[in-house]
Amino acid sequence: MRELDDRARAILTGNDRGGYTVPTRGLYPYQWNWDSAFAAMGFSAFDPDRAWRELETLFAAQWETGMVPHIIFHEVDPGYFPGPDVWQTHRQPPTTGITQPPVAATAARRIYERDHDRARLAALYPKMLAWHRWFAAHRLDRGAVCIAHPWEAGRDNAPDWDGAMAGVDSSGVGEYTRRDTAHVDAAMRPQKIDYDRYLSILYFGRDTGWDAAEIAANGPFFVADPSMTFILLRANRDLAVLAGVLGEDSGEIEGWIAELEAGAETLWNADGEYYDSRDVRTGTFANSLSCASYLCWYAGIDNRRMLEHLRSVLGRVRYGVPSYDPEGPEFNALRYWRGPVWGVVNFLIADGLAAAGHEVQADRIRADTRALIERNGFFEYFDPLEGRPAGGDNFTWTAAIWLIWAG
Ligand code: 2M8
Repeated sequence: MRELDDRARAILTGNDRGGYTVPTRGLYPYQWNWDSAFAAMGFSAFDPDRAWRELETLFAAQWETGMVPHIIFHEVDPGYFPGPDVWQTHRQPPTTGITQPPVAATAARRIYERDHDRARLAALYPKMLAWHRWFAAHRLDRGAVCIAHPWEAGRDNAPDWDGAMAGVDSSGVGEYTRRDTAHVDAAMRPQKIDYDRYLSILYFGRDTGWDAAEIAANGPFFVADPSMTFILLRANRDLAVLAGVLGEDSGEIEGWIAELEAGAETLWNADGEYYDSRDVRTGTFANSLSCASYLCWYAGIDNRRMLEHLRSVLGRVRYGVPSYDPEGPEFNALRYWRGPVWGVVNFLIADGLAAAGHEVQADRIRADTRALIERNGFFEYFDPLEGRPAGGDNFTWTAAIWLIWAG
């Protein structure tokens, strides 16, 4: 599809703000962490220099603690809420105080395989290592990676968080004006109660001065998440390969891999027989079979029961993979992370399936993703039942995965 290839490249270059890429114009006017990693992979298909640059710009905003923030507010834009005035991290450029899924090392490996720029890889390597070390120091519970805010997982309003979010007191958040619903249909976005709680958790972190230890110990929301756990596990495997390329010792990384492999098994919900989110404060599972559950292969973990779940869910939707079980009580075909298909998650799931030899499922997911984009264009997400487009248009990560996989 030459025409769609051209459009995908035009979306990446059109969303380029000079060294960083916005997810889409209007709705998301800043640099987002994992979006940037996908943008970098997309650029690697036609402009390797720009691909490296995307990661370099991301890591230029790394905190001295090692954390790489979830948003970098390069140029303040009143079209997005909450902005730097709310986060108050007092940095230049301003950033948020939380992180996002660590896809960057996996992106760096992919870029390096296409462009053997050893010097640029060597400059990024210690930064990626420091970020992964930060996760190991501050975000593990029994070896599984925890999120301190739903925005960290990037699956903002997933039913995975409903139980833990119900315990967040948002009575003190006061008045505020959302901007997201001025850009897209409110029926496709989180609800007001969700935003109240997002802000309440944010205010807790802000009041600690963004102290990671205090947030882990006492934050109002702390959930062990399969998507973060699987993505970091995979990122560590890729980082260990890059250590080999650079002649660095990978012993520390191998230790994290073993710890995360054990941690992933603490997310096994024995009742439902799938990988699930676990509320660290209460010790309870979310009972949510979501797209995160299917990232086990991406992390190098094969699981027969998960394959059965995947076959079953693909048999119940026209377009896979739905972000939440279509027969689950909270399923909603259009509301963001509560049902819609996300091309970018499909890419991760299928990448893992193909590597594990599950070609039938990998091919189905790729074909569905391609069909959704051919039918609708490069939208943020899609209805898994009727194939309708949802969220923002001309979306960077949807264009990126088209160029490297779906197209
Ligand atoms: C969405 O999240 C942001 C907050 O981070 C938002 O809704 O305002 C999520 O889909 C997240 O995964 C993504 O990185 C971000 C930008 O595409 O948008």
